[in-house]
Amino acid sequence: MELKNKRVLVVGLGKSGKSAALFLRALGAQVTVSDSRSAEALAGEIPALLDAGVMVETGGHGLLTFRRQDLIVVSPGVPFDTPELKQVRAFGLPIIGELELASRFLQGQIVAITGSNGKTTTTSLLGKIFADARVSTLVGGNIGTPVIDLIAQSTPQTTSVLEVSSFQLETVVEFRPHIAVVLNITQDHLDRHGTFENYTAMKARITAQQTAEDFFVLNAEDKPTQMLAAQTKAQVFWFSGRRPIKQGAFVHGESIIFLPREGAKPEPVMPLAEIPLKGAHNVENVLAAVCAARLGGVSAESIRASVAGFKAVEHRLEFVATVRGVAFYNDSKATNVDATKKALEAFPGGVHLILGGKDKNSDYTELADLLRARVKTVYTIGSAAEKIERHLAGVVKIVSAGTLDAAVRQAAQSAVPGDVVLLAPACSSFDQFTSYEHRGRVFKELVKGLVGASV
Ligand code: UMA
Repeated sequence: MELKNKRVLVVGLGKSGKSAALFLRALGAQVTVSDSRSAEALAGEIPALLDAGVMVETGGHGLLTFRRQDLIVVSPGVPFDTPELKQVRAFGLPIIGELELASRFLQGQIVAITGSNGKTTTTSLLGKIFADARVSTLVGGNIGTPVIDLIAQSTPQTTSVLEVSSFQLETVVEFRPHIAVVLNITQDHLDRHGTFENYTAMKARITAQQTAEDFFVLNAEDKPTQMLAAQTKAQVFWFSGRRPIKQGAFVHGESIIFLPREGAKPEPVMPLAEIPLKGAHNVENVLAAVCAARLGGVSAESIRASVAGFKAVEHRLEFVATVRGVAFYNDSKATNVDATKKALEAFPGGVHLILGGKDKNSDYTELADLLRARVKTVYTIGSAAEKIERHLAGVVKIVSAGTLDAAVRQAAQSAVPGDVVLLAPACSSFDQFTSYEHRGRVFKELVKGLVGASV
């Protein structure tokens, strides 16, 4: 891809946009960045860009800025159908995302993981498995490091393990992972993609450019994921936490087994008891990682040792502390209803659940059965609180806490030894926090504050 002297507009000046702009500039492109935030809000970012010779537009996107370009690179958080992007699409200007741009320059093989839930855990685990097996490994994508930042370190021998979101897949064109994994597809991001069908179609793009030399690893127990098998040219491998499957990874008895092809000798990989993560959903994440790692040539023994030594990722059902007999768990990354269900399934009962934040057009009535069975009280926070209270009226005791601070204090007061206080909010964080990480860190600080306090 020749970019020297090309006029390129980067839309959005977050992590992806900043990396994309500096990378494009280093390749000799004439780069402009446009962001809807004010110059004051972006003050920390602008000097480095100006020093590198990047032009910066702040406080909104000018229609003219979008016209005078050869290429547009959009950040994942920028909706695909803003008026400006609609306009340039009508003119036929190429629009790609940071993932697409990066993958055209990244050397080596790509292993890409998507799904509504479990992406980050599976990506981190796979990264560890490859790295422990002495494969030259890079980890990035939606997990937090823009893929562009991996390019300089990549070689033809590198395996890049990438977490990819539906937002990133929306703007891929030639992106072709050698191994693609879809963990599950459940309701999420309907505020952005409109319908579940559109959201699923975005996820399906992970395999669109794969060929018969590539592998497509799918969850055999998740209907929308299963359906994707019909849309690929790659070799399909499955994983299942419930039953033996023809080709892939599954649970049999108390162990994980890998079957390299139909009729082959089953390879025992590891006992379930050695998985250090809580919850049935994490068994699925491990199965997906086992399958992808075996397809990537890592031995069963090496995988077993890596999985056994893996530590839970921050903000994903992360144990924080036990305070006066009450266990506190931080699952701030549970940003949709399905993730909250999975978190609840990890605890038999006695749960005080903190729910709320920014709503994503979600249906919280789906939580009702699990709430009745396992939850003592729900504490609502954030702008989604009123909707959640409406959806769950009569299902469970609800306390309108308003803020995370109040929710933690009130939950700590009502909980008795043996109970669990769980932050698994089923919403994004952007109404009261800058990110789910920020929300999770605040929760952990609040829990630490309880240790010395009399509640
Ligand atoms: N902006 C505009 N115009 C708009 C909308 C936004 O200019 O119409 C600007 C904002 O003012 C802001 C910038 O765009 O300055 C933000 O861009 P961004 O939201 O794409 O954020 P990045 O910092 O580039 O982070 C992105 C991913 N963010 C999103 O997809 C929302 C990060 O995933 C990812 O780690 C990072 O790229 C590196 O790849 C986060 C995320 O929330 C974790 N992902 C979603 C999720 O997991 O549910 C998909």
